[in-house]
Amino acid sequence: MADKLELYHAGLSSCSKKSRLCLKEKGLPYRSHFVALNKFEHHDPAYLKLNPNGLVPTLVHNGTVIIESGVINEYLDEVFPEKPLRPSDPVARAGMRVFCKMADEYGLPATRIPTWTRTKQAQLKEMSAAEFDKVVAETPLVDHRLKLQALKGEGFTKKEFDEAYGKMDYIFARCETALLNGPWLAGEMYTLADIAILPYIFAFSEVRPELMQGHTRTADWYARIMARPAVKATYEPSAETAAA
Ligand SMILES: N[C@@H](CCC(=O)N[C@@H](CS)C(=O)NCC(=O)O)C(=O)O
Repeated sequence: MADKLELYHAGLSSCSKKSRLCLKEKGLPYRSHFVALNKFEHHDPAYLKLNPNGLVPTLVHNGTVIIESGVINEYLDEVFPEKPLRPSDPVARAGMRVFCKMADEYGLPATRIPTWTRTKQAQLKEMSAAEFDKVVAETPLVDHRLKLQALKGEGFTKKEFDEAYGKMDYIFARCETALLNGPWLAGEMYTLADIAILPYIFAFSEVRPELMQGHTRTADWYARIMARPAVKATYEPSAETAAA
């Protein structure tokens, strides 16, 4: 039986791009199910059965559900070993995982503060109290509920922005140091580390373009990664990037 891969994702979401980057790099075709975040389709009961966190992306492989973009990417590389994206050397693989963890723990929260302010605040402000309460009640993750409430009120605090900006500075600095031993973040090989970090470097440099100017090795890495066919196919305007 041919493998059937389905991806539930949203066009502009960094985590969705992470999994699309992996699928495309490995040349794995997949069927898209777009989840419109601005219509809160990620809170639909049917979607929550697949992804109890109410987040994108979600992968369904021959009927088996896998969630978490980083877990999805490791799963894909394990199940489809052609065109490997993880070093076989355990030390290099550990180095790769450190960057993947940094992407999840630092990259995503740092992106969320400016991105949610830009994409969600006006919409939440326009909602009636009843509409807003429904959205909050349907949001599975408590930290997301608190962030929605902050946006409906005063917006994120200076402290939250300072923390996000500090995380951006830190990730750029770590990339700059790692790339002394490049050409890629985990060394010789293009890996899931590069794929995990790229959507955040992309998002940070949209908010703070000066970061790229101040980090020349990261800027060089960014130019090289953006020239890869799978990366171009992920970032160039398409039906996927246009999907909400
Ligand atoms: N750790 C999760 C995080 C997923 C996540 O936060 N996805 C975002 C998009 S990047 C989302 O679904 N946000 C819901 C929203 O914006 O309401 C993963 O890596 O898959």
